[in-house]
Amino acid sequence: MDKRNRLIVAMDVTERDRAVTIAEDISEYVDAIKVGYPLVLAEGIAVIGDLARFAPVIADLKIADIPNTDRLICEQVFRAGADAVIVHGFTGQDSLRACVDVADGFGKDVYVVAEMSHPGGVEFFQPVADTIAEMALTSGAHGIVAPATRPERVKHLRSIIGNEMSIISPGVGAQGGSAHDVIQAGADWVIVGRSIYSSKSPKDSASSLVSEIRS
Ligand code: NUP
Repeated sequence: MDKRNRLIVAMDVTERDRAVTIAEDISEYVDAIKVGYPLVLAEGIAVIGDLARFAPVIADLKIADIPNTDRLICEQVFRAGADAVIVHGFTGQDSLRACVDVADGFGKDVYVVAEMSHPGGVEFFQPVADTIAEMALTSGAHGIVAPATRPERVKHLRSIIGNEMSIISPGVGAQGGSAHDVIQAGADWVIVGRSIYSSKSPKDSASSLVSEIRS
């Protein structure tokens, strides 16, 4: 994934045509498009291939099952054209390794959710975030997902994983986090959804986020 803009759009719209229009409009400002359940359930997995024409696609399915099922899911996602998947780590090392094995076979990446960005993320996730980040490191994952709503946690999680792995960070804008602060804290990319796709001009919003990140 290119690190030109350090911005990933979370494309949580539920119509393929709208997603394609926005992707085309903002492609010069984003390094990847994150696609999750809202769009995949609404339009089918082929939407991944449709969007991959504009930027690498990260499939945010937060995969969390037994190793065999995880393997089958990852195969579908990579065959559809995704460049990376987001998986949960709390299912354990064997499940995570199954995802990493499939990704390696396709030459693709795995990001592991270390700590979630919403307020409830402190209840169950935060106490185990360090362990999940360590496991992501030892399991050969490419990076972790860490909360832009808590830049101090991003800084802490960066100290655990070192500089070889990437941090992608959701929670900017609608959830209250600041792109500038979380990049400063050690995130490689920010993930932004509503502040881009719900704005009057997704292109202007993406452009001003990139300026903020560069500042
Ligand atoms: O901890 C997480 N927080 C989070 O918001 C992990 C995520 N994957 N996300 C996703 O990032 C969330 O599902 C949504 O797709 C995006 C944030 O969107 P928004 O709050 O900027 O609209």
